[in-house]
Amino acid sequence: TNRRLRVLVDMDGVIADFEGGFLKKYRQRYPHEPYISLEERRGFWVSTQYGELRSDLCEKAIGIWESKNFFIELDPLPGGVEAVKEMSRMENTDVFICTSPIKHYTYCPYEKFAWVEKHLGPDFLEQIILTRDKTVVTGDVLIDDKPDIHGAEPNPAWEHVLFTSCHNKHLPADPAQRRLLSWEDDWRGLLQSKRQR
Ligand code: UMP
Repeated sequence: TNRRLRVLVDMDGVIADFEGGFLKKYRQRYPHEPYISLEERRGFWVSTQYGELRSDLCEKAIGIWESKNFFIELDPLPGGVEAVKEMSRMENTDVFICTSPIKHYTYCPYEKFAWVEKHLGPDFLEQIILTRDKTVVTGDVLIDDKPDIHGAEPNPAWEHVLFTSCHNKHLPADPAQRRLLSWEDDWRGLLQSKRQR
């Protein structure tokens, strides 16, 4: 039997600072337009909240992450790269970076690979899963900041552990959904709990 633990780790909002990178480049490009501070962020979709602020800001927001160098220049989130490297060195543990590219594919998929190579090393290029549907991927745990993850498979193999982000920290506690508050939280204990099954 396969006793190895398979951990799926999301990229944007979990190991790469999508929200911080977005806000920085949006404010550089549109210094006179209104913006939403990270404190004020609500809901997974940045574009939706900007569209609610003013309808034309939805497409201005989308244009930011569709631009060249947006994804490669994202800063790592504190402790994420170190945690992923440490879990990949653990016995009987396989770690995959499981991330959804945007549909505007000119830069994003390439830059996601380049980001992983830059921050996690070339060996980690073997561990990348780019998919728009994470429910068809099997694993023991998926660490992801998106509160609702749905797709073709109604009963995914993984337990979704919600990684806290500026957009989901105000959601009411869901007793059915475990959380990691940050990479300082007890991710080692989470992995251990998944092994004891
Ligand atoms: N994304 C959007 N619109 C938004 C916010 C994010 O398209 O308003 C993109 C960024 C990522 C993808 O490429 O969606 C989310 O991927 P995951 O974090 O679910 O892997």
